Amino acid sequence: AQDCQVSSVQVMQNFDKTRYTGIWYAVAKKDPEGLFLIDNIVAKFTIAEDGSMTATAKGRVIILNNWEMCADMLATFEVTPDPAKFRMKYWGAASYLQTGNDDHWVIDTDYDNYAIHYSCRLVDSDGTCLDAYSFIFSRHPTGLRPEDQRNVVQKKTDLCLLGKYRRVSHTAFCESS
Ligand code: AZE
Repeated sequence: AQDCQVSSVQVMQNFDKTRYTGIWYAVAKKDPEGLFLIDNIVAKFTIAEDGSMTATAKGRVIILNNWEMCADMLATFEVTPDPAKFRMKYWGAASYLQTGNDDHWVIDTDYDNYAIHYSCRLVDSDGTCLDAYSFIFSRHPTGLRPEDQRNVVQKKTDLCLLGKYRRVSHTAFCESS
């Protein structure tokens, strides 16, 4: 769908959360308004014994004007009638980090190489998104495979976010914490 309606965003069919577990490296992102993860963003998804999905994420942030640090984040996911659409409650390991409750939609993934995530924080009165963020994840810290790039460009276009992403660099900033 390219009508930019949040309600018509196509998500991953028959999403399998078990195959989604493990480490994902953010290779590109579209930022929301306000404070956000800058780079060195790595997420790790786990399925708990009760079947629920949880995740941890790290990433470089700058808080309180000029304090650069590695944000250590935790998340739990609430299921919805669509298996690819979750509500994500998240918080920082340290209290001065961000807490929130966002949509967490898996738009597309092959589980082994790439995943496209989307979250709209604010839907406008015309049904389009006023404040979205999105991650392109890869299983490979080096980036996307060339054969996955065409598909990723198509999905960015479908989300009406083409041209709004920035590359996420990985410099080992969060590796010691
Ligand atoms: C996500 C992957 C799954 C787990 C989490 C994610 C999002 C984390 C943030 C963190 C923001 C932190 C800030 C700190 C000052 C989607 C990457 C938790 C949005 C801004």
